[in-house]
Amino acid sequence: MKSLQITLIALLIVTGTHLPAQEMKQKVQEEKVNHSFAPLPYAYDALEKSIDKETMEIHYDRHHRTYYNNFLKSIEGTEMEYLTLNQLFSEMSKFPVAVRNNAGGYFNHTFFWNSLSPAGGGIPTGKLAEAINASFGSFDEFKKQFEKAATTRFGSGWAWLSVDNTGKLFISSTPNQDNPLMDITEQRGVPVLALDVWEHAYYLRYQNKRAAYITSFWEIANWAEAGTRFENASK
Ligand code: MN3
Repeated sequence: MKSLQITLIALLIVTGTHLPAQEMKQKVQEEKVNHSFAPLPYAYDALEKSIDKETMEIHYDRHHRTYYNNFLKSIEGTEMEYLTLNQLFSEMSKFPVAVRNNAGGYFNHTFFWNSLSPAGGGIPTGKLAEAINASFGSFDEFKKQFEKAATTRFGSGWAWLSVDNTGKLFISSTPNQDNPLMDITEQRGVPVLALDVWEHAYYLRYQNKRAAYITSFWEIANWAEAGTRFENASK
């Protein structure tokens, strides 16, 4: 009888300690994800025709860096350190709001810097141009709808051009630092172009004239990068 009790206790200890470890292994990756702080892909004054140097300096070196630092702090010592941004976004509703705001701020800004280019402007080409015509009728109609989404976003947020899971393009706007990759977002998709409409993105030059800032975005919109993102998302 006594040996049976010991066997049962031993069995409980073995199963009790073994199972959670196995579950943990399936849930997270082997190593922590290295989140880098990428350099701005051009000089602070390179977009001067649309966005002034001082705004770019403050936006990149203070706002963006703060989101990055706070993001790292918000996941420190947790299993979230083992998840990629895409994995975090796809289960965003499970994680604390500090992670949502700062992971969003970090990703959205990196994405935004690459949505702009001193060699930008003009019109989209190739498959992206075809898809814009198919979804919106024309490039001008697309611009009109995108400007509307950006102008009417109340308070702080973003305007996006994204691809949904059927390969169709759509325009949306998100509040704060949310983005279309997050499971809490109304319209989910893979973004191809983004515009930051927080006041810190334009206030020094444009003050309260958000619409003028949005119009100037077309002069630096990086259609080459958007085209590559679109083709990658459509694969
Ligand atoms: Mn910003």
